[in-house]
Amino acid sequence: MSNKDDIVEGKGPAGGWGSLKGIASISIESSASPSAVDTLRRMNKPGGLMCPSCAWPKPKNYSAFEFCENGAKAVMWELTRDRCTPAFWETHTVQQLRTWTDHELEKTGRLTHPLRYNPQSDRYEEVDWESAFKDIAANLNALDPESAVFYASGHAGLEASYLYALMARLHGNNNLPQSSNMCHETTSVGLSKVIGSPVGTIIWEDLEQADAFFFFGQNPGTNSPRFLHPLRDAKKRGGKIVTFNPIIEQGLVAFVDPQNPIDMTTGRQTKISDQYHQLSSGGDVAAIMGICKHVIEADKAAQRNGSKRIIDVAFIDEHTQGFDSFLSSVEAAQWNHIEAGSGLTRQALLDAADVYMKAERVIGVYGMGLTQHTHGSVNVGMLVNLLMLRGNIGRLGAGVCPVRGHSNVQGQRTVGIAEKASLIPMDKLRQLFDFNPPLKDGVNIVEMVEGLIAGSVKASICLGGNLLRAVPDQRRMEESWAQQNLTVMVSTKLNRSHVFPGKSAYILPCLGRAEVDEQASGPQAVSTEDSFSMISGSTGHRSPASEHLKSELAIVTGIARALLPDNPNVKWEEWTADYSLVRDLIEQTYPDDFGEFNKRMFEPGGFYRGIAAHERIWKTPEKKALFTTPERLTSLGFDTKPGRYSLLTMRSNDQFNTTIYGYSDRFHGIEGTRDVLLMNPDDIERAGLSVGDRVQMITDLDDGVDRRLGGLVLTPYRIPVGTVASYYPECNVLVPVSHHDQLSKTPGSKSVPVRIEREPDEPAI
Ligand SMILES: Nc1nc2c(c(=O)[nH]1)N[C@H]1C(S)=C(S)[C@@H](COP(=O)(O)OP(=O)(O)OC[C@H]3O[C@@H](n4cnc5c(=O)[nH]c(N)nc54)[C@H](O)[C@@H]3O)O[C@H]1N2
Ligand SMILES: Nc1nc2c(c(=O)[nH]1)N[C@H]1C(S)=C(S)[C@@H](COP(=O)(O)OP(=O)(O)OC[C@H]3O[C@@H](n4cnc5c(=O)[nH]c(N)nc54)[C@H](O)[C@@H]3O)O[C@H]1N2
Ligand SMILES: [Mo]
Repeated sequence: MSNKDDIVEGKGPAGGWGSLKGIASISIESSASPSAVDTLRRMNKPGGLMCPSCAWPKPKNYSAFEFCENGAKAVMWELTRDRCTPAFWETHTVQQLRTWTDHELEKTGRLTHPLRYNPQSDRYEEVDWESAFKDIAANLNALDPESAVFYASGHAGLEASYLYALMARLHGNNNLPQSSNMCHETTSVGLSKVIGSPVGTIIWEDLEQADAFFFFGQNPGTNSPRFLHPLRDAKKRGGKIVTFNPIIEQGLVAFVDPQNPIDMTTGRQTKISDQYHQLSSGGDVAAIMGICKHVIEADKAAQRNGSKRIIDVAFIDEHTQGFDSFLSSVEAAQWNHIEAGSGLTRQALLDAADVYMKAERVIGVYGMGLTQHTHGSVNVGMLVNLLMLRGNIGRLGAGVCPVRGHSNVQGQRTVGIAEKASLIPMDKLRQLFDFNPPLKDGVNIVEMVEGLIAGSVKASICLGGNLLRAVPDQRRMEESWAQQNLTVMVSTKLNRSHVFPGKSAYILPCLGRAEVDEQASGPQAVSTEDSFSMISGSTGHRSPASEHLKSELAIVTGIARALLPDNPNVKWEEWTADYSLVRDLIEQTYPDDFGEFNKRMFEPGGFYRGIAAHERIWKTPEKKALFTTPERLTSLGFDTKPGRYSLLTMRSNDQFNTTIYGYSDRFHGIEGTRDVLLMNPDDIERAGLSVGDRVQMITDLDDGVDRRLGGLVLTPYRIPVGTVASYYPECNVLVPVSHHDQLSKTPGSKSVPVRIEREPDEPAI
């Protein structure tokens, strides 16, 4: 049989019975209590729980069930009845747990007690909260403040996040890297550069009015399934969807609404993409250049014929800069280079351009497929170029839509979790809290990793997340991480970051978002900001997993109280007793964004913080939106050559980042394992390999570091020649820390240069 006959394929459609089965299986796997369904019913509705999973917005007019497979999995995983108590450590050492998978570690259940690492026994042991806070503070105070880093995964609410950033600054640094440094930092930096807003420009009404959606490297079926509902509605009103993605993602192919009984019983599917362009990894600059070239050619023809111009001249004249230079680059770009760079034909790009030109209102959607490349910012700039040609920014039904990851990843940045001093209203902080805030920039993730390897980072506090598993150069990081004087992880579940403890190490277990957060003034709500800059309050209704848990906010203020000298303007205890006081502080610090915060936080669909670029106000130094001219027709940071492949690290629908719910990736057709390498059958043949071979990948970079990952089963896949794919986070050992977007330093996790070798056969016994 030839390689081609074995091709593995995903099983669609998205939604449908598959998603219900996914929810049922997680319900069994997570051992969630049957009443977890009550929590799901309240999800994403005023007075209820805001989904702890992704950052997709909550509609104003919500339906009976306003959750997806993804959100249900996240909630059930949190509401498991399994517990990881101090007794667990009587039979397990840290060393042993290093051989456990991510799934096995989290499957131990919710953490129940604060824990301190004991290096003599190589185990974590129960500790009381006050001793933990005191010891953490003593460790931090013994170090230069600049050697401590305060990481945040984009999960904790605005209130805890604001205080966390304040604590770091009162301690004396801006070392506040965040998960978005590995994710949409390309957006924060790249979009700010060209449109003066660090976030997307669209809101819910735009989704309802768009005539066409152009998807570049975002996968709604797996990563933001509730997006499929407005896409289905768009298709019903005749809207068009054009997708650019090296992999066929089922959610972008077809959808059956699991909440529509007729669709479910008849199996009625909505076809999602009208055109699906399987471009090469890093091929977006070339592809978009090709579309722009067709648009410009059509515009010239229109001018010759005296018909209506295709480009929006009025918008370009009034609102933009740099058009002439961009135009020259479009005219200079040659089709053979465009075709080679994108892996797509001129005709395919004409088909896409036709949809673009016929649509009055277009939304450009993107995700990690654009951001995680060496020239990811160039990608973002190119997408904005394309949209601006026809004035598709800042008007109804049009705009740019980066789909964010964690539920509050965007909001944490809004309220001060940022390493760049210039992004923070320091004068406000000085005035409110009577101190001199640090004005030197702190470290982002790449700089933190470099600091860990160099030994200049000596203490890491992590508000959520699993940093040691999510970062590039993971193996090197593991060695350095454990050399630190102090590691503190605020977590709900055990993960790999816990099993590389620093000399002093703490695991501080926190409440999940679905749980009642009772403080001195009564039960508290928290708030989050979604991908459309809408702020919503979230209230937990479940009993906490353990009576020893504290809220994230109370843990932050517990550390802060012990760490920092008394200051009459800094009232950790009062703020912990009543989170509405923290929201008042947020409002005072950011009055333009958070007016009447406490009053508005439960408005249906949330309240809009307001984004300048949505109103065509460009907060760039030039006060204009900028056309950018790409220097190259690829976002890859290396030359392609035979035997070198571009590795795309991918997500399964059975994981949320480093949380691996299970081993059923039905959308990619991979069941029961994650140890696979997906490759084009022609590439397999050319490389002299065979389907089913056990192979290893070796990073093809000559910097003296050996990075390899073995035990992968070679799997023939419909993926462009020269591009291979395998799962994140397993592949993080292969991503060099130096391999990042040039502007924002977002790791280039979607295009890592690798070689592939067959593993030596196991010796016969
Ligand atoms: N179930 C689930 N949901 C999640 C997450 C999860 O892990 N699991 N993670 C959350 C987080 S933190 C985030 S940031 C988001 C991530 O959500 P997405 O932004 O959708 O991220 P990925 O799935 O990593 O990559 C998106 C797509 O980019 C494609 N791609 C890769 N390289 C290229 C390229 O060069 N060009 C183009 N055009 N496409 C390319 C991939 O094939 C993939 O389909 O999802 C959030 N939601
Ligand atoms: N190669 C490669 N690397 C990548 C990516 C990629 O596509 N490819 N994607 C990158 C992206 S987009 C991101 S965002 C990062 C993700 O990096 P992180 O945000 O650091 O990782 P997560 O896997 O989301 O964190 C999971 C852990 O969060 C904790 N947790 C869960 N819920 C809560 C809670 O309510 N409170 C607290 N305090 N803790 C909680 C649990 O202990 C769980 O083990 O990884 C990045 N790394
Ligand atoms: Mo992310």
